Amino acid sequence: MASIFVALSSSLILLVAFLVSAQLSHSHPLDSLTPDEIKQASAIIKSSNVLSSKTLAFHQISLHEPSKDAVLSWLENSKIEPLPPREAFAIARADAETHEILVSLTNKTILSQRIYTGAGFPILTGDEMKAANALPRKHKPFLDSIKRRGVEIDDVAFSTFTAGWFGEEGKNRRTIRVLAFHRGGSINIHVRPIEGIIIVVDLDKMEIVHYSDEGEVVVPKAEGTEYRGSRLKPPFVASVKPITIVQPHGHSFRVSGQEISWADWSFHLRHDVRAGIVISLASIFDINRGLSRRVLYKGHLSELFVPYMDPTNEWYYRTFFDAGEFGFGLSAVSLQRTVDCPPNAVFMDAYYADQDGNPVQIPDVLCVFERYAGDVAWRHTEVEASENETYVEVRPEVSLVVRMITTVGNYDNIVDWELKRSGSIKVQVALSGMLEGKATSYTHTDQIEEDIYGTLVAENTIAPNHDHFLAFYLDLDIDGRQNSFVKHKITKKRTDGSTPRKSYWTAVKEVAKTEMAARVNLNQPADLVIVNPQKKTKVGNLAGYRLIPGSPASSLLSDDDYPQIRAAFTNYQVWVTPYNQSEQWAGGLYAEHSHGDDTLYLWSNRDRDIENKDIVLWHVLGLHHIPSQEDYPVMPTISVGFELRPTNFFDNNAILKMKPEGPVILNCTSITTP
Ligand SMILES: *[C@@H]1O[C@H](CO)[C@@H](O)[C@H](O)[C@H]1NC(C)=O
Ligand SMILES: *[C@@H]1O[C@H](CO)[C@@H](O)[C@H](O)[C@H]1NC(C)=O
Ligand SMILES: *[C@@H]1O[C@H](CO)[C@@H](O)[C@H](O)[C@H]1NC(C)=O
Ligand SMILES: [Cu+2]
Repeated sequence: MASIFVALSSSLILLVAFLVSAQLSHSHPLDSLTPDEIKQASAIIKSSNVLSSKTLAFHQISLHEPSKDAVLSWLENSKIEPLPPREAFAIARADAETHEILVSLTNKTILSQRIYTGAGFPILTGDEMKAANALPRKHKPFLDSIKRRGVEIDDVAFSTFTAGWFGEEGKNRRTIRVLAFHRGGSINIHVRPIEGIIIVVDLDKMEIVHYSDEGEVVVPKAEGTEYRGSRLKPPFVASVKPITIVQPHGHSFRVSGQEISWADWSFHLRHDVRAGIVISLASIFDINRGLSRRVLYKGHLSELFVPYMDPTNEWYYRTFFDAGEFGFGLSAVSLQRTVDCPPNAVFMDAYYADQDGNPVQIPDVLCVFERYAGDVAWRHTEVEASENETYVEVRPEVSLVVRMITTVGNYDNIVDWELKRSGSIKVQVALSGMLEGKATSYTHTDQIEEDIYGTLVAENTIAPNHDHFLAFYLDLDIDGRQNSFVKHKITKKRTDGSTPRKSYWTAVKEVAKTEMAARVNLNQPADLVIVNPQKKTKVGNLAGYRLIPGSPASSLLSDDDYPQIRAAFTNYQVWVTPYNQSEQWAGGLYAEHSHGDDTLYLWSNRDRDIENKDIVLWHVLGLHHIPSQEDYPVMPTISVGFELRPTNFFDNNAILKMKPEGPVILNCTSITTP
């Protein structure tokens, strides 16, 4: 009896211990820091004597990922090993210096701490941008300037603009420009700048260090800038009848902690303050082989570069790094249910650390949903197989989408990661929001004889030309870590004349041995494939995934121009580097005021071996934006994107055996044409 009691009670204790640990600990090594972990990390740092300065401000506290080895070994042991130690990486400013601190959350200690002495500064905090914006309100010369312009201070809004770097030597001051906008009569401030005023704020001193009024420029009128539905007056454009999106049996994906599985896919999802959506460990089940195969170890946005093409004194510095300067994830907004994401979406929150190291929630920052838009996954109508019969097979296209929206100042970026049942991963970024307007005295194009560096979109309003370059980090692990990058160059050939044909094209295969050979300008047609040289299909082709590039925009800035040096990752649209945990941010870890000494271009200049190695694919896409009147006063979405598509990865069409009935419920009224 006694021994049974002992056995029972110890298993009870075990069970209780298990439940407690299941509640307190993480289910996955790549899970985001919890609010408690953010608090713990900042408390450990604050209580250490190295960083007890009164000016201590946190710019970032986020998960320090365990090494790839540790994560993969944890996975391969069926997730039964204890989790690798939890660590937080913090970047803080204290006494005008940048500190990098690595904290062990497992042991509650500081593992390492160093002062960063190189060029560039961390992501700006929301608190300091707010504080900088408040300064001109109490600055007498500014109040005089707007008085002269006949603008009331209560009608002025402020916005912070990063100042870039233009060759200044030595250690930069952490300065930022503050711009004033007229909000009287409309909230569309971006097209109503109060120009001619230059305000520079030193963020460490939090004071105005330069003020000048270069003279009055007309402020564009409020008329025509309104976009709020509640304020717009009839007539309205034609309306359409309601459309419903219903999944009567619920959705088909499963969310377990931050792991998601859907159809044959499984992956881990995280929100990162800098990158936004981070998709890790994406694998797809192969029915022919009866096993799950890894495709992507990790993928996310690495940098977003937006240089304006107006070189004049008031505009030249506008060369923004939205991820590295403002935090693409930090600037993410709460999604509006049923409109930002469809009614069948599931939402997730995220947390970031504020300047004091306290966790702040961004509710509903990510959404996950199944998309069916009436599209076709594959089909065929066969009329020739039989004399009297026609065969038709069609499968509907249903995919899974993970979405986030980031609003950095005037622009809204809607980022979708879409997984298709065929094995494709599609990434799309849709841009919307406001143009950044420049005030002008012109009211009609007939008056203009000079280069205005943009388009006159309304009376007194120029929208300057600019680019949007998006760099994506894609650590593909095609069926294992050792991969190669293969270019199949589409090459024109002449025939030997033995048939009437004179020419054809063929794919000439070239394996990139080093980083230099993997830099690609997408002006020659080629299939760009990441393959696993160890894994072959039944008929002997190498298992691979190819990049179907998006709008391949190249930078037109000169190589010696400062913004181009800082954003040298835009020199090519495709790059491949050997995996290195510290090479993640294409424009450098410290992008704000950076000097371009930590970019993808410089890493790749080392020309390391990349053949049959653990490699990372980088894709830079984007668009040159010549604004048009339809982009004003708010721009309808315009999209750029790319696809990673299985290429001899499967032995045949991965969705051949998709059941014919499909998920579509047919109870709609059909339209009959008269
Ligand atoms: C935690 O501390 C113990 C004892 O000092 C040490 O053995 C262990 O390696 C540490 N673990 C981590 C994750 O630092
Ligand atoms: C097709 O239809 C014609 C006319 O009804 C018939 O003569 C013929 O045998 C059919 N062919 C086949 C293959 O069934
Ligand atoms: C990893 O990247 C960092 C930053 O570029 C570099 O200093 C380091 O040498 C790299 N390590 C290897 C093994 O290439
Ligand atoms: Cu644009």
